[in-house]
Amino acid sequence: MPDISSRRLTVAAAQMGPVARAEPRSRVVARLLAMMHEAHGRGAGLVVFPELALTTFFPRWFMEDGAELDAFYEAEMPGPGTQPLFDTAAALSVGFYLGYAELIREGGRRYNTSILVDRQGRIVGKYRKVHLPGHSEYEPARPWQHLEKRYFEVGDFGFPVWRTMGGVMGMALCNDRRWPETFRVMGMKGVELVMLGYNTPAANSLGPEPHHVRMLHNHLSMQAGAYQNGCWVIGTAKAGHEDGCDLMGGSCIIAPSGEIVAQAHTLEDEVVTYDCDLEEGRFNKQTIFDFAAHRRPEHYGIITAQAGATEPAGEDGATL
Ligand code: CDT
Repeated sequence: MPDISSRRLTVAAAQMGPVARAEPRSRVVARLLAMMHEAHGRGAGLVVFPELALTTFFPRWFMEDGAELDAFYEAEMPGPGTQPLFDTAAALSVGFYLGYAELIREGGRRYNTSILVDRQGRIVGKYRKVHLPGHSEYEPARPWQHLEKRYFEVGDFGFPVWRTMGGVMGMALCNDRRWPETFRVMGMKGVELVMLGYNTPAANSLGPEPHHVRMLHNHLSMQAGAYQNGCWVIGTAKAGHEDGCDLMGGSCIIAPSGEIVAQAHTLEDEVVTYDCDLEEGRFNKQTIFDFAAHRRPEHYGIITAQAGATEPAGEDGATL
């Protein structure tokens, strides 16, 4: 019989409305602190903020290297501007996930990064985004740019998980949610809760795609990741009309069943909470998704052997 004892953690998705390019870090951090307090008031022990939460989504503009670009990155974490987040986390005993642009001055390395901070205000985990969407050069046909491939390197940590705050925790960032490998690699490490911040334009810059379909893809990918790996997923957006570009909202908390159990309904700063039982994924993990019993890795080699798809060549019926 599966173990059905419970292990509870109230979590919060702290969605942000837009962050203007001119908005100082101090104001952004004040907004994050206000939401941390609100989440704490509702009993949350863990707050999930968006991807690149401290700034506007700057990859929508082409910039040469230099001070203008560097201003969007954090060379220290915590730094003087972000220290209040850590102090308040410790004072309230609330952990948090925060996405930001990381600059390592020595060597000039840049990553799209998230950290996991525990209830004592200590960084216990760091993740660097693996699936960087977009392009690296200016593309005049696009109404706005998506230059993540220019401004960040591919993350070099893979998909670690951490045993902290009473559970097995994992992190991902935005476009990672569209790739099942993201969740499965963490699922193979027994992940119980995945945190994921996102900045997703409400429209497709390359062609028509209805907003409701884009929202379907947003939720579909995270719901599948939750269900197929028996874990909770907290997806937190930066939303609304940001510097001329509409970002989708739809921040949500997803149960290991794949159901959305709480969802934001604005495009502004908004906290949604849910009292999660971290044991809830165990039934899935011990039955339909008992990996050890049912996975067939001997047939999955192509997934790690190559990135692109190869179609069969030659006659009908030919196999690769
Ligand atoms: N931030 C991020 O990863 N956004 C992407 C949009 C891709 S459009 C080139 C996403 O997958 O939501």
